[in-house]
Amino acid sequence: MAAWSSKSTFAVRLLTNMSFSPRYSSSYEVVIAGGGTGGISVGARLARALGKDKVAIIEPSNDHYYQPMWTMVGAGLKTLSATRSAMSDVMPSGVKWIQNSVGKFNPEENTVQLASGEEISYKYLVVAMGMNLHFEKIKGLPDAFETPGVCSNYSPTTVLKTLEALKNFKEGNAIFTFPASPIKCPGAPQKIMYLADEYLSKHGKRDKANIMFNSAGAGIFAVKKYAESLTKVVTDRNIATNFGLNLVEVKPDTKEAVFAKLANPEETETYRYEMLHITPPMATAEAIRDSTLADAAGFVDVQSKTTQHKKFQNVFALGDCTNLPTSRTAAAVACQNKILTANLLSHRESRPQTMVYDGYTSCPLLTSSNSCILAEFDYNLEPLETFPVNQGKERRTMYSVKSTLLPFVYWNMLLKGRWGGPGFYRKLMHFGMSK
Ligand code: FAD
Ligand code: UQ1
Repeated sequence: MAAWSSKSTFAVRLLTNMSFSPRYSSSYEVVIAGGGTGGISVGARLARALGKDKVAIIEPSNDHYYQPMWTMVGAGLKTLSATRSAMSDVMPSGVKWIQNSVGKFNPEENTVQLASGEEISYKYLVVAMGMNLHFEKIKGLPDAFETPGVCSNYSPTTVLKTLEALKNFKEGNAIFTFPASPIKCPGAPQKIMYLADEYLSKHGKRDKANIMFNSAGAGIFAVKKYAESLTKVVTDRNIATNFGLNLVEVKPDTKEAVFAKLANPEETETYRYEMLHITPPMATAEAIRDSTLADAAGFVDVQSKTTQHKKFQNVFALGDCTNLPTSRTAAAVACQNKILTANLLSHRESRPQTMVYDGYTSCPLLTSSNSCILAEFDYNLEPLETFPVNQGKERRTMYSVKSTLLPFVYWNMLLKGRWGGPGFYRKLMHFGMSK
């Protein structure tokens, strides 16, 4: 009897282990993949709504950066340390931080696999993994960063080289590139060019510099109103623009940059450089690209109005890793985080998703250390300006917005889940007449 009993207990245990015990090591109401701008802001909102330990953020990094300020760091207007915070300090209270990377998404099973092999299950998944930089796709990089003049504001490891290149500039071409892939903050590659122009003027070196924007794009900016303003800026400042050119190789020994002509990629143009500011090709993480969450281009495939995944109803996504058809910026994430959270909670409570994203995005185009064109627009590339002035003009006030107000809003409001973009203020300042 005793033997039978212990045998049957063993059999029950075996069965339980085989069929019923979960394979995953932990389970959450919501798992957020990525603790950057989007992940932290959504995490803060969801933890407030759902309570303690319901939400987990999977994020490998020890540091969180305010990337929009790297433009100013590159020009010596802010320090790199002012853009950094310990990840533990921005992690919302009540959220479980899983310090690891997502290795694989299994949306059919409502699980993600970590790089460490562990599996985490969820009821809802939010993907906010941004975009990765691919300097290695340009021949000669990243090694050429060890040589004079080669720099990039796009990474915390290369942004200080921009200031170094400006300080050491003697004579020759200062080239600013824009790649042939979608990128985050498409205005940033030219903002640093205007700050470099000012820096070289102030230091008496501008007449020795030939500044050029060599871009794989077709024009200076996608929105007509701001494109007109920027065309005037480049013309007035004697900056050359060469469109349809994609940087493919850096040759530090001869200080040459090789560009493929997009109209005929077999053909190249080579320029000597004294300074070469590189905006690298970018792409989503492999875990996204290899999953059924991705569209053909490798971006998380979401509904443009709600941020809900097109195929998996319990998956939402925001920010640079999505195919939301707008410019990828923190300003866009500011609107998306509020809309995503409201729609996810509505779906969870079987209510209709009523919050609609209009594609709001913004690009504070610094044109000097005291002027800025504050571009704001929607999915239709129509201006959607917050302030009751013409933001297409270079303005000192907009410089203060960029350098002082926005960092405050980012650290103290957006990351705390208390900033959903400037829509309310836009309506207020336009006496309720704006969209
Ligand atoms: P991110 O903030 O980049 O966060 C992604 C997170 O995912 C990171 O923390 C990363 O570590 C994590 N991650 C990656 N892979 C994995 C993985 N496998 N598993 C788990 N986690 C992972 N925006 C503006 O609004 N205005 C500006 O003026 C502006 N200027 C910019 C200038 C520069 C030079 C740069 C680089 C960016 C600028 N931006 C600007 C863009 C802005 O920073 C981004 O659009 C914004 O941070 C996007 O947020 P995100 O959450 O989508 O991605
Ligand atoms: C914004 O809300 C935001 O997030 C904090 C940014 O990221 C840094 C921006 O660059 C911009 C422009 C906005 C929009 C806010 C205002 C006040 C225009």
